This record gives sequence, C-alpha cells and structure tokens, in this order.
Amino acid sequence: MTEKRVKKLLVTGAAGGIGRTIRTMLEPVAETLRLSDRAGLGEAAAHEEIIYCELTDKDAVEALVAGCDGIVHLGGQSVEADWQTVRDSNIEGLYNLYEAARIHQVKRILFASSNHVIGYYPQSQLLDAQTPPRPDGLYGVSKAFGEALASLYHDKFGIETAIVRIGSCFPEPVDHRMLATWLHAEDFVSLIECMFEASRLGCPIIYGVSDNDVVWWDNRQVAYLGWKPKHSSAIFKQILDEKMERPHKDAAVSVYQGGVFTEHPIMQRDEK
Ligand code: NAI
Ligand code: 15L
Repeated sequence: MTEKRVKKLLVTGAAGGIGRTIRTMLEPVAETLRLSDRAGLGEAAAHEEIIYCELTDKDAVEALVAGCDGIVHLGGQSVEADWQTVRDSNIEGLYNLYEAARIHQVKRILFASSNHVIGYYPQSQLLDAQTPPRPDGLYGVSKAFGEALASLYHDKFGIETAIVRIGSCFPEPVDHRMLATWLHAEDFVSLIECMFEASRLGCPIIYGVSDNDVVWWDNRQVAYLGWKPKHSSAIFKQILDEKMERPHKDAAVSVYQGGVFTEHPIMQRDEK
C-alpha cells in the first residue's frame, strides 16, 4: 500500500487475541490507529491512540467513533456464553457502534462475524456468500444479527461493511477441523488492506480463511476485492496427525462446520 487510504482507523477489541496479533501489522493501513477495548492495551506507540471503552455505553461509543474514517470491529463476546453476556456485547454493543458510525459518517467497517453463523451446516457442503445463517448457538445468532445490522446500515445509509465470517484465526490449527477453518493473521491483515483499498466494497459476506487444502467455503463472489490469502494449514497436517488421533467420523467436530459449538447447551448466567 503506498498512500494510506484510512486516516484514522478504529480497532475495537484490540486487547483480544486477534487484536494483539495484528496491532503491529496494521501500521501500513492507516495514518493513526485508535485502539479500543475494555481490557488492558499497554502503551501507545507514536502512531497509536488508546481509548478504553465499554461497548454497551452508547455515549462512550459515540465519542470513540468521532474523528475516525474506518473501523475494524473485533470487540465483543467471542465464544458461546449465556444470553445476557452475548446480548450486551454483540447486540447492544454492535448497535451502538453502527449508530455511532452513522452519526459520524464513517463509511467503511469490517465486522468480525464468525463461522458459527453457519455452524450447523455439514462439513460436506460447500458454502458461499449467498448461504443463509444456520447458527450453532446464541453466539452464532448474535453474529447473524450483526450481519443483518450491517446490511440494514448499508441499504439505508450507504455504510459499507466487509462481513467477515472468520474461521479460526490462531497462530496454528489446534485440531483437525481447523485444517479447513484456519486463517493466518497475515491473510486477515491483507484482507483488511483490500477492503479499504477497494473503490467499491458494498456489503459482502467474505469467508475469513487461508488458502487451505481442505475447503468448505467459496469466496469467488468477492473476487472483485482482489484478496489472495498466501498461507495454508497444509504444513500442520502431519504434526496434527502425529500429535492427536483424528476424531471419530460421527463426532460433532467431524460432522458440523461449527464443530463442538453445536454441542453447547443454552448456557445460563451462572454456568459460563
Ligand atoms: P477475544 O475474545 O480474544 O477478543 C475480544 C475482545 O473484545 C476482548 O479483548 C474483550 O475485552 C473485548 N470486549 C468484549 N466485550 C466487550 C465490551 N462489551 N466492551 C468492550 N470490549 C469488549 O476474541 P478474538 O479471538 O480476538 O476475536 C476477535 C473477534 O473476531 C470477535 O468478535 C470474535 O467473535 C471474532 N472471531 C474470532 C475468531 C477467531 O478465530 N479468533 C473466529 C471467528 C470470529
Ligand atoms: C470463533 O468464532 C471463536 O471466536 C474462536 O475462539 C474459535 O472458537 C473459532 O470461532 C473457531 O470456530 O475455531
């Protein structure tokens, strides 16, 4: 990227696993990074601003978004939990974010959706951007809400969102399922670059996955973004085969795209 298209990029959830990993890699994307979370973010580098913010606090979120021209929204509940926890961060918090974006005329957002929006599809089925949600829990339902909210703010207000159904963004795959779902952090960052560089983004659904040998998701409908993941989970296959037995073919982790998330109960507040 030669000229930085984004002047001030807000990254929510910057203290989380993905946020911490990509923080230093985002420097080429924007002139200034505004990093936000409710958890610790350390010291700000020269090109960074740090603002602590609870996403459920509408006024605080409105102030957080002021002055930004792009958002990477990673903040929120990132695994299955009780309804109140999911609702607060992923429904209320997301609504606050889109309202703030509308008020401050932020035109482009990346929404970190999840493969758990489509977790109940079988691993044998190839999905694409037209595939409707089939969530595997309340967390997946909240991400489906987020996808719908992004669509509404696109149609009504012209705010463009890259809805990224992230697979598994970790340093390496930790089980056989992740050979299909793995997303290398560098590939995620190159997607962020592409979505802010594109002359027209729209509101596409993009599967956030590296160039793995095992393929469940078809990104051809977003080829116009020019995103080409460079990494593959294939190099981890032998290590995984040596480290652990393949799960039984009838186990949820072998049958469903969302794996063990399909087995979680509807959690109550005191059993997180
Ligand atoms: P994480 O749980 O490590 O980080 C999420 C961050 O959001 C945390 O630092 C937390 O403090 C913050 N947060 C949560 N609720 C908040 C609130 N109400 N107000 C302010 N901050 C709040 O999650 P991770 O792995 O970094 O994922 C980032 C995003 O990507 C999440 O939205 C997650 O759902 C999504 N995602 C991640 C995947 C992965 O493989 N890591 C896969 C699919 C989706
Ligand atoms: C997710 O949505 C979670 O945020 C992450 O922690 C992993 O569980 C990932 O999906 C996955 O399915 O591997």
